[in-house]
Parts: sequence; structure tokens; C-alpha cells
Amino acid sequence: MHHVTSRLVALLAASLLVVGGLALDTRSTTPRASASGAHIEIANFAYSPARLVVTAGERVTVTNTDNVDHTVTAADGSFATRDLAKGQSMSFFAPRRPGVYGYYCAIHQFMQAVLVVR
Ligand SMILES: [Cu+2]
Repeated sequence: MHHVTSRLVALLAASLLVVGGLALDTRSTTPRASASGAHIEIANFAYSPARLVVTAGERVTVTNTDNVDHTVTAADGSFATRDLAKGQSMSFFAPRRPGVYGYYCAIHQFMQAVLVVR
């Protein structure tokens, strides 16, 4: 009897692991940086992707397609672009320290997104 119970517990633990694995898979579908570097596009007052995963120190290129100027400005000051007019691009290097870096537009501070450094 006790034997059956512990087997059930093991099964339950295994299925929980599967659920956990699925959750991890979902997270790994976040756009990843390619060999040519990572990109952030600004369109309609929003950053795309809203959550970009890069490696430490990776080059990140920002392109503004809106008719008004925007910036990418890290909340902690660790990276920033100048004001980008329509069609302009600028690159910066992701921080060396892994972490989650929130950034915003210095001109329209409601525009917010996240750079994840791994
Ligand atoms: Cu802006």
C-alpha cells in the first residue's frame, strides 16, 4: 500500500516537471539574438519585441520607424541611444552583467520595454 502511494507521488512529481519544462519552453520562444546581432524596432510608440533576450555585451541595433523621435534609455543608465528620427538606427552594447534591464523612451516615458541579458 505504502509502495503504491510513493509511486503515485513520483508520478505526480514527474508531471509537475513536465509542466515546468513547458513553461521554460514558452520563455525560450522570446526572440533570440542571431549572429548578426539583436534588433529592436520602434513603431507606433512601442518597442518590438517588448522583451528581448541577448547575451552579455551583445550588439543591439535600434531602428525607429515612427514619424516622431524616440530613444532607448535604460532605467539604470547602463545604455542609451540618442534621439532617433524616422528611419534612423543606432547600436549599443548590452550590459556585461546578466539581468533584466528595463528601458523607456526619454521623450515618451510611457513607452517601456525590457532587455534581458543572459
Ligand atoms: Cu518616444
